[in-house]
Amino acid sequence: MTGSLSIAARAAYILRDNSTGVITKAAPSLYPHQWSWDAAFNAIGLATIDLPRARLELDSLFAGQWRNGLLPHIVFDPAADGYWPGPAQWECAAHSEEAPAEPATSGIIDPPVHAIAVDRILAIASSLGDPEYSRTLEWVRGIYPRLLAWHRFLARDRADKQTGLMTLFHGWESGTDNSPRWDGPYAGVEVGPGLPRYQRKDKAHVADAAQRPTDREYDRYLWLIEEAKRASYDAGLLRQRGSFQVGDVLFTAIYACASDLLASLAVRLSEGEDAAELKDYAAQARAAVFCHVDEASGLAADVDLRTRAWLKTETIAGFAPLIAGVMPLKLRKRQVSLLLGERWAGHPTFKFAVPPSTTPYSAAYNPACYWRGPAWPVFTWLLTWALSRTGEYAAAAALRTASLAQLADETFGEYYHPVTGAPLGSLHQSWTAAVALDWLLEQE
Ligand code: 2M8
Repeated sequence: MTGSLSIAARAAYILRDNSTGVITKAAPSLYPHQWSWDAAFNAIGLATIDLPRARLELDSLFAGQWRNGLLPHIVFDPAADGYWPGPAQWECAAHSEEAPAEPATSGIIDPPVHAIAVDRILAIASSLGDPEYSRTLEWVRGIYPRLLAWHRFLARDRADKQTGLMTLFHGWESGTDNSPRWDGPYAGVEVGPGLPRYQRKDKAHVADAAQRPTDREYDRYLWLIEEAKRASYDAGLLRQRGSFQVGDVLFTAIYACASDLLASLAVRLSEGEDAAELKDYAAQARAAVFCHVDEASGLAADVDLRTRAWLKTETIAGFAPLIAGVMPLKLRKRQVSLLLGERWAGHPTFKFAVPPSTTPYSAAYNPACYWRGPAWPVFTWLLTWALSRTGEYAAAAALRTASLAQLADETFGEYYHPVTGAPLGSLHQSWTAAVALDWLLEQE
């Protein structure tokens, strides 16, 4: 088998192997449940090999949606064990009338990449023609109101009135859990005496526990769950009492481009009024991202909403403007050259020219630890997707080629050491396999 064919075959095999038939586990042992943004990326990969399965992935995820539109960051598989904190820690239905009794879910959210997945699935179906296209369009009609409810929930409950940025009450909601972007806000989180005793399970699933967040970080993660429970998972109450409240530029940028895509779907489904509302959400979110670009670094900065301080640590989230979509040409060119330059993908010590999660120029850079330095293929995919969308084809192709070269070892690591190129965290991570499949389709 040639290189690309072999990577594709192996990636498809991993997605099949990680599937319960209804959901795709984010990873075989470290993450044996369905994560929200993982499911969207997994659906994108599945669409290249099995459209019905791709549609089912999102249907299963949305089965966990709350009555108020909240799409939880985890939908738990009742048959799976080995992940902690599980349903017994979240107890969502006991604390909030908005949560479904079944399936059990978490009570926080993930970045809203779902409309990107629906758009990709529809594009692939359209390239195949009928009957797949008609079937998929019918499916889009069914899932569209749920997506709309999700985007309305975010606009209503999470858009910060002052900055326009989306508010997060837990670092996990950013998807970049222990990124140094959150070190400042976490330093202000006081773990209360009511924190239940607990035993972590994640460290047993990786080769070296140093690749995972620290126990001190986990105390804070758990404490924030306690806070959310005590506030009945209600955003209004968390705004009054939450000890972690940040405006996330990356989440906001994803919301902007996803709202644009959803607006286009609304037009296609003849839901004109919704389209105007969604375009408005997109425009407001995009403006908020552009307003938070730090002139000195050229990167977007998150905001600690409790102190109103800009958080200027140089992490990959700083490229949020590229993801937000339509942007001033000067800013786009500056961000593209920064991304490919030696502060990021082009750092001279790197084995593959892909961006790390934190630049080596930052004091917080740790190349072997989770979101503090390693390169994440799924994030590189998000950037290549965004770059292609804004016409930066050469930059997108360069990152895609480098990332595929990194994935040629066929371990499909969760993240990679930028200097040695070694896979880290979980192996056979579903979203890594999924984005490889999409890249290979693009390359054809
Ligand atoms: C990681 O997060 C979970 C908590 O949600 C964990 O460490 O237990 C993050 O990388 C997150 O972005 C991802 O969605 C999840 C599953 O892959 O794992």
